[in-house]
Amino acid sequence: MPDKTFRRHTITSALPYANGPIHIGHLAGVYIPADIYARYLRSKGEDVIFVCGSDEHGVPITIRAKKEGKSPQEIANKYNDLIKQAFEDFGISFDIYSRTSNEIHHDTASDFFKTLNEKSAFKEIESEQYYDEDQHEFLADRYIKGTCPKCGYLEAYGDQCENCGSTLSPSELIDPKSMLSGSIPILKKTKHWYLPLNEYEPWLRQWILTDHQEWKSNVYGQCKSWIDQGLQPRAVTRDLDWGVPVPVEGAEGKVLYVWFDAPIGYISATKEWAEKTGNDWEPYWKDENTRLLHFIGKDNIVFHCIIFPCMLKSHGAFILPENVPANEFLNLEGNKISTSRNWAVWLHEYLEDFKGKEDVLRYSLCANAPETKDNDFTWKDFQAKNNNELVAILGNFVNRVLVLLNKYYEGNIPEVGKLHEIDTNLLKSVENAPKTIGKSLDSFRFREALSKFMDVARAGNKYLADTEPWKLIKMDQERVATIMNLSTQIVVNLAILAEPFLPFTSQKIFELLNIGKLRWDDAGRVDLIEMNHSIDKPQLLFSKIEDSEIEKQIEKLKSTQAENSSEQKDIPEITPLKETISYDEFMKMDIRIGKILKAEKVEKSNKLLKMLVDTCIDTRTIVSGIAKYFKPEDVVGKQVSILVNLAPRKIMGIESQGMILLAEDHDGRLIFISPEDAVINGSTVS
Ligand code: B3M
Ligand code: ZN
Repeated sequence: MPDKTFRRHTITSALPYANGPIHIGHLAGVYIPADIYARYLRSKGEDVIFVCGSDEHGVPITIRAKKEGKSPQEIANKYNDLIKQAFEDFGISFDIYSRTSNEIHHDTASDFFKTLNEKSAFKEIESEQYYDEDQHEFLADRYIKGTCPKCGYLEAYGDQCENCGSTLSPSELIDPKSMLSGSIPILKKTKHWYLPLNEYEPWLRQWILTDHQEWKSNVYGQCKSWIDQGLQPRAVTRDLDWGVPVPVEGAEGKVLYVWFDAPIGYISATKEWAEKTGNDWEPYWKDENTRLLHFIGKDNIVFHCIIFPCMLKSHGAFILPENVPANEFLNLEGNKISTSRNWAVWLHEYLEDFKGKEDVLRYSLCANAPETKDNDFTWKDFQAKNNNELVAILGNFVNRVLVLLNKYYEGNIPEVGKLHEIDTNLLKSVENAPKTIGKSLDSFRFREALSKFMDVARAGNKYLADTEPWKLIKMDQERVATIMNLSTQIVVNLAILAEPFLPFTSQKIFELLNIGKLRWDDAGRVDLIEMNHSIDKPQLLFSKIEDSEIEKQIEKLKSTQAENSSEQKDIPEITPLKETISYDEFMKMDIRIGKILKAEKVEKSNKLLKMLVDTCIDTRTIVSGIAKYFKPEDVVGKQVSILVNLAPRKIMGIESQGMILLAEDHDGRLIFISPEDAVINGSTVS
């Protein structure tokens, strides 16, 4: 729980691009945690708004529009409606689901830009960009294709080669062609407005690295590495005709960069909510007593922890995020989820195939959430979570209580008698539940919170198993009456505590008990349902999911995979395993930690960096082909892993003594293999 008490909470969740449906990765990463937390705070009687909406600008939408021969707005309309409906059907309880094509957003984003511009917050920089003379428009990186300078692939994009995965810039492409007209683009001068992030470094070091050390380690770590690598000025305008027009003189044909306008969408959505509900929006964005929380996936951390806060700071009228509990990624059956390769479980399709099982997916995705590291969704595990936990633990307990109440008391709650030790132990475990579950929720540990919730149901099952009312009923009705009264109190507590996680189930239990919805602060008590209150006829909360249903889903994925491979889509090949080596062969390699002392580009090569490295054994020169990925100043001071007993070899006339180890991912991104914490140079790696 934050150490400060807040008067109200503004909860935002990433605005999904309106160029595709919502899938389980979005839900596990962003929307289920955000919804759990918003529901929990509301149940505690807190003043909460939970905002979201469609992110309708940006190049991805214009690309899909061109591909489908539609306007960007038509694409955005289609997916906005699909996404909004799916969220509603899934119980994601936004107070508003807005969209960035709304006038209120254009006005809000324009005013925001104008305020920063009037404060001279931007640098206006002129640069050369590719321009299509046939189409009379500048080309976004994705609209340029050419030969990859690294692997010779003929269809590389201006920002990335999908064959070797390298990150590129348009000027590197050989024989660039415009994807709009096929013509050869020319380089033309164009001016853009840049936010000089580098100037905010001292403040960011204080605000994040000093004042927010409580942020999740995956978030804090990414912010730290972005800041340590040195922040660069960031263009906040684009030569595009789709988006929020740049509202200043001399910016005709330019729009706000989608990542500049999109986070402002949270503010516009709040304004729209306020207009619709007759509330005042300003306290939710301007009052220091408001806690602003951004729920996002890890690929949005820099935008929500660095860029948007710099914008808010520069503007001066707004509060800053108190926390950004970003999740990592969810994979599907061992592969990255991919919209373009249709490798996903789409929410709207799930709701079609598993009617009435919204909470089963909510449960499964929360229990397996990628909270601190990427995780994997498998249909087998989904089935197990339903059958072995929801059916066998939660559903089983509630159903047994309701059936026995009907069987022994015609559904009327019996009177509680003298308590035995086993009764008081049970009541103690329930009494603490709201606090212990709340503690996990306030630390954004949703998996842990859900598990603690299920412990209450486990305690209920154990209580019935230990007291065996079905045996006692013949000889001690008074005792059974107490057992059944207390068990019913547990069921009521489960209904309250379930609401953030399993809202549909919570509602069903309240209906079966024939009582109105209760709130979080009522939980922990065991006098929530009165003697002689009559409940409804029992119904099963969950039903088993059969193998056949799961096999159908797995078959669906296999056919997608077959389709992908037949179209030779860009499924990145996993680098094949090399031949097996013996332990002794491995031990011949001497890998040490060293520090890069100096670095410079090698003359006449745009790939090579020459570095001076301190290995503690000596200082030596090592040449690496990483100049495309790292500037010399980026690597100086880094501790890296070095193969020090590699035979020296001449590279472009320079003797290179050893090899610096780097990891290369599917996208060709290179990452140093560095120790997690600082170690002395010369430390051996084994
Ligand atoms: N539209 C979605 C994404 O990167 C992006 C989030 C905007 S939140 C302001 O997945
Ligand atoms: Zn390539």
